[in-house]
Amino acid sequence: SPLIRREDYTAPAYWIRSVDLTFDLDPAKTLVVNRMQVERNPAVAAQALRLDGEELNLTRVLVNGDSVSFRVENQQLVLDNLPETPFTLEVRTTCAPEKNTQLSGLYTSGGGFFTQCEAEGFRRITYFLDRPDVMATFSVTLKADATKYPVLLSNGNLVEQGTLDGGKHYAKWVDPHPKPSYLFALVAANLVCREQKIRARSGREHLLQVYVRAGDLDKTEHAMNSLIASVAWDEARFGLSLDLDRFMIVAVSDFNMGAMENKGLNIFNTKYVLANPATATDADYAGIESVVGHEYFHNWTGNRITCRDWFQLSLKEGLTVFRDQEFSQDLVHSPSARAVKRIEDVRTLRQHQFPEDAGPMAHPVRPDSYVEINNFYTATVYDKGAEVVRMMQTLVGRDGFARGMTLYFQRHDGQAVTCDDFAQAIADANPGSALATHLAIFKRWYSQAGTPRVQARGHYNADARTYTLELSQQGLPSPGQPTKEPWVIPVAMGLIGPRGEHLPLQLVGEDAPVGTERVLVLHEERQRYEFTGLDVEPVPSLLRGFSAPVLLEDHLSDADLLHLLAHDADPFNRWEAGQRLALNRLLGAIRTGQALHLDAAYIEAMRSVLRHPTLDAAFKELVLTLPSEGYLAEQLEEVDPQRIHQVREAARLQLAQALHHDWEWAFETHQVRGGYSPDPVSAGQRALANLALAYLCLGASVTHDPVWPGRTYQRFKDATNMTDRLGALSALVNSHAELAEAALQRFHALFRDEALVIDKWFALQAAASEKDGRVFARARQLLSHPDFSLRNPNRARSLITALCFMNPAAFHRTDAAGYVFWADRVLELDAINPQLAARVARAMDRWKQLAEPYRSAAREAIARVAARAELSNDVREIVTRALA
Ligand code: HT7
Ligand code: ZN
Repeated sequence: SPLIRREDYTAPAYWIRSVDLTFDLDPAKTLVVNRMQVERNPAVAAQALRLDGEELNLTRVLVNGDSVSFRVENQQLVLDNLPETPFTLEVRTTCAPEKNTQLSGLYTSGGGFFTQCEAEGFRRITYFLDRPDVMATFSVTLKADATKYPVLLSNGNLVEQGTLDGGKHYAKWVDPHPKPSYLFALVAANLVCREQKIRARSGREHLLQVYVRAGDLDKTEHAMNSLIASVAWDEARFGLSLDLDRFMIVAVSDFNMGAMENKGLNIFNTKYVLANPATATDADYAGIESVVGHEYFHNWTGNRITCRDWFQLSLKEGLTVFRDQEFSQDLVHSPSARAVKRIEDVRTLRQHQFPEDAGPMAHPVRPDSYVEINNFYTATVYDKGAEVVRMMQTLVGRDGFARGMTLYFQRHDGQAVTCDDFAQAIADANPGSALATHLAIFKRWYSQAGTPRVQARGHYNADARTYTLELSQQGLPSPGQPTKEPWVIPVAMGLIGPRGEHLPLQLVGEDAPVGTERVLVLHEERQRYEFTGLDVEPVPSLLRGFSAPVLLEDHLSDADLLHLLAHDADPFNRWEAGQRLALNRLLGAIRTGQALHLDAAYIEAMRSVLRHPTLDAAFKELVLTLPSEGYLAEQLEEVDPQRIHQVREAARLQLAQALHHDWEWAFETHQVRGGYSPDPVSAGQRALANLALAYLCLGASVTHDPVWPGRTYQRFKDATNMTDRLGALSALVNSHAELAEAALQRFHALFRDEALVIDKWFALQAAASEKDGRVFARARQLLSHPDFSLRNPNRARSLITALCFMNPAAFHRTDAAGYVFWADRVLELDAINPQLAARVARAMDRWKQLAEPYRSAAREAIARVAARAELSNDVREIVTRALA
């Protein structure tokens, strides 16, 4: 199937100005009557109208009420000889929602009807110009059985409802805001809702609703609070208010992604709505807050201003991820809690986006081509895209960025635009800024794939009292881009003296120091900065707050890193120094094959962080968590996943043993008393207590001392919230304690009716620390557990993603059984849900990095998938790129 190229974009030959849809909903055969007001686009040469449609049964086509000749060609309805003046086009089709296992278009889940139209699902509902630059007003009438589907929802305002013959009822919804088809939604189901009226700053009243199944109402409070906080935040930070009378969130348990920002009718994966203390962890609560925020913020960045074409996806996704990250940071009040969120976001970026940018799926934030757009909802478009927006803010300042957003809305509200339009607005609102000065070079962040490498070398001249910092940058080849031009890289930095003091920063030629932190803007291949007035040799603290998504090689010594870990005022770099100290040790042992020995300096540094009197528990937990096996693999030229696991496990054991008393102290002193609250302070305490428990159980696995496993089991049983319960269960399972089996059984029995908790039960077992192949064997067995199903994406991911993405040592086996498992699941899933299959397929992205025998076995497994004749475009694109 064809490659679609960004450079081939042309404006649509017709506009659809309004749509009137009537749905007669039936799981086996739904009738859709679609009446469109269509007109020619005079800017484009006259041509046939081609409407997209997929898996539809076409029954009638009328133009201005008369039947006309038409043909269906390449999944398009083609109409020639149309009137010159605006006309009404009526198309009648049927579809079969209950057969729709792809979960794109109109489908059934849990006995209700739901839709998912982004990116190209609307064409699976009716024939249409299914592209984001065609915006229409929608009016929608839903007819359905009144008992089975008492709730009928669509975008906009409910204008009419009533009963019909045959036990049916109907509802009519009108959305006054013109929108692209990907933002259309409907829901017909048996649901209940939590609702709240709010009055916005503007004085306008809004009705907020969260719809769930009847038994889940007690799990909607956090989602509602997150929505209320989102409305308030967008008004306060960006002056953007809600433009709707009614804003609805609906939870559905079968969903391919996290959630969808349909205008006024967001549809969410239950995972990002439902939470109560007994069933959801602190991480789940945080996930709900950020996804509710994310979808709400799309109402302006995505819906009011949308994408001209899908190559511009990051226009809405990168910007909206940036906005949800800022929202979560602004909800906490201490600088250290903000830093914790930043560290978590950077960890995610490095875990997912950096490998993507170094592998066969590497693509620019604004891709140049695709076969299947669903494959480009990636960490690059989302998370690197957010970093690009963050760099703009760093270059123009927070107020300058807010000015830029205001200009962007003034210029483009109601339009479908490009990434260039966004960058131009931010730059134009900030003339004279580094962004405006270097805009053309800056925009290479949109066009060049790959993670830039930045080298930093410093030299202190005691006689001249100067410190010279030389920064250089380099880009590696990526698919289709053999060479790279320099990027604009903001490097936030400070200089730290021998007593931990933050030195004033004055460049040669400046009259006075400019504070103790500044942003250097690297825009050439190599630049030198000479700091003056320095009586002592400093240690540089570079790329503070991770001010650019680059790989920094700063050549700092162990002593320098220990100094930063102890003194850096930038919490991100303090954490980074701790991670680098661990990396140096682990990578050394992995590369040389020698036994790992964690030296006293490192252990003492970790002890002083753990025992530090003022650092937050959440921050300590991040410092004391070793870099993941996946992140370690990314640092190596050739990867032996078993060796990485062995060394990292040895490090964990040494930390467990050397800090045994400290872990006991940490556990005892970080107990949260009283009722559960997901706030960052108590969540941090629970995180550190759970880490302590994990180390204490690990230590006990070699001493065979039953005390800590026993206490952990007791804690597991007595826990009053899911974070503590799952933490204790995880400590038992990951230390292979004898009590783990009993705990797992008990957990399953307790939560057998809670689908999201059973997902955790599968994931925990499949992601457990591998030992003698037992974890892999367990995961394979779990495939035939009665609760397992490939049809529900959350459940499929709970087992397959946990094993294939999160557990390298269980997945990469010398007997290739992990790869056989992978290929079998990709092929099985592809027949059900190609989008999901393609995501799973990406577990093999980095196969070329593997050492033998893994590499050859991996290639063989990918080739087996690629050889399947009836593969979807989704999976074919992934495996073809992997083998290229
Ligand atoms: N904008 C939404 C993307 C999305 C999606 C894309 C493809 C297939 C299914 C999907 N469900 C949701 C989600 C977001 O970024 O907010
Ligand atoms: Zn989004």
